[in-house]
Amino acid sequence: MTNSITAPGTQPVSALVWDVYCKVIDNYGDVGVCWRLARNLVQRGQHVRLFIDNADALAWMADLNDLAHPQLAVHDWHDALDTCGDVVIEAFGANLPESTELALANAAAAGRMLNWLNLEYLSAEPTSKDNHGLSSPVSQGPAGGLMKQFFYPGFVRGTGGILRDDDTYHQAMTPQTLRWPPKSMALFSYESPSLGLLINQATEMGMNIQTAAGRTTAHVQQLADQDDIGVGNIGMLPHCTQQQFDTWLAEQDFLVVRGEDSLTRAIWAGKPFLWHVYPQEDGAHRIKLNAFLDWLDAPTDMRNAFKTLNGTRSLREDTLMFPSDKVRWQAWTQCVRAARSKLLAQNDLVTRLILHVQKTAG
Ligand code: TRH
Repeated sequence: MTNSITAPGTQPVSALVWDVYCKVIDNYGDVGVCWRLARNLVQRGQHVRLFIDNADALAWMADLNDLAHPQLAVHDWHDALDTCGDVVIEAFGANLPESTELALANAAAAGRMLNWLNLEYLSAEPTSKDNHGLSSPVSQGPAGGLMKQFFYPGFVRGTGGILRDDDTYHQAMTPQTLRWPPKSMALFSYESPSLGLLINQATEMGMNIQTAAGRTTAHVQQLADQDDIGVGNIGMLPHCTQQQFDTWLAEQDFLVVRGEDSLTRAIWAGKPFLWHVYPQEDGAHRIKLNAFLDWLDAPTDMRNAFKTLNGTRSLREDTLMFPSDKVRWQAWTQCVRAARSKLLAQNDLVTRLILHVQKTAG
């Protein structure tokens, strides 16, 4: 570990203390994104204190070596510390504890340069770029009068970018020619009426399917109990660390991912995939999905499969849920690789965070 970090085209930044506040709403994405961010900052020589209100998932997601790292500490949400870090990241509008707001107010009164950032959800919608970096005055509470800024992850320049491991990893993982016909599928989705069709089509192709632990496995079990699918070719991946999860995705031929963090991993893996967007009652996921498909420049059959999985296109028995012939397979692969290349040509989320902090420090 070094004591300073260098973002491309910048001077080294001495090690800072980054406080990351994470509230678990549901699923694994809140903790997954915060944990990946924390690990990534530590890999770049930074000190991280992760404050979390429910650390249950870290018991399997966190590698023991990471947990024991001297520059990374996991705290209970309510742990009150005397001082706040140099950068305070409120993930997904978590609303900081009062004691932290007080520490921020004291630090500001003492003339300390602070960065208080609200890390938002990843989206390809234009609003991510429009709102990235906007300041918001805090109107009440102990930190009333201070400013926080919005940090919007995104797929284009002018947003906060997406999380990425170091380049060595990406060089090592550069996908070779993908095999045809595909043999394996990683399944990490929410419940969907189209899942039975997808599984049956994959089975007809002779593919082995592995489901991720949690609600995906429970749903697939339910489909099997209803005799909607056979189970001869389906196995389950037990809960595993984030590194093992990434490797698992990178090793399968076809991926079904969901939410936010595994979407980014599917792109980095450079494999044909389907994305199940986190469903929202107000239907906002439809807009999010369409914006992503536009950015991805997905071919029509790929768009249709994405929409069917997400329930924004009606389910028809003749819908192709994945690229079932070699020409389609190559088209989907090419599409994902082009997207991956677009992202690799830009800097990643942590680099953009560092640049942001550097800019504030003047
Ligand atoms: O679990 P998710 O559906 O999370 C979602 C989304 O983040 C969504 O945007 C958010 O609003 C909602 O949660 C509350 O999917 P996601 O984002 O892919 O996160 C999964 C994380 O869990 C990812 O970091 C990988 C990790 N994981 C493991 O490390 N090991 C495992 O065994 C499994 C199943 C997951």
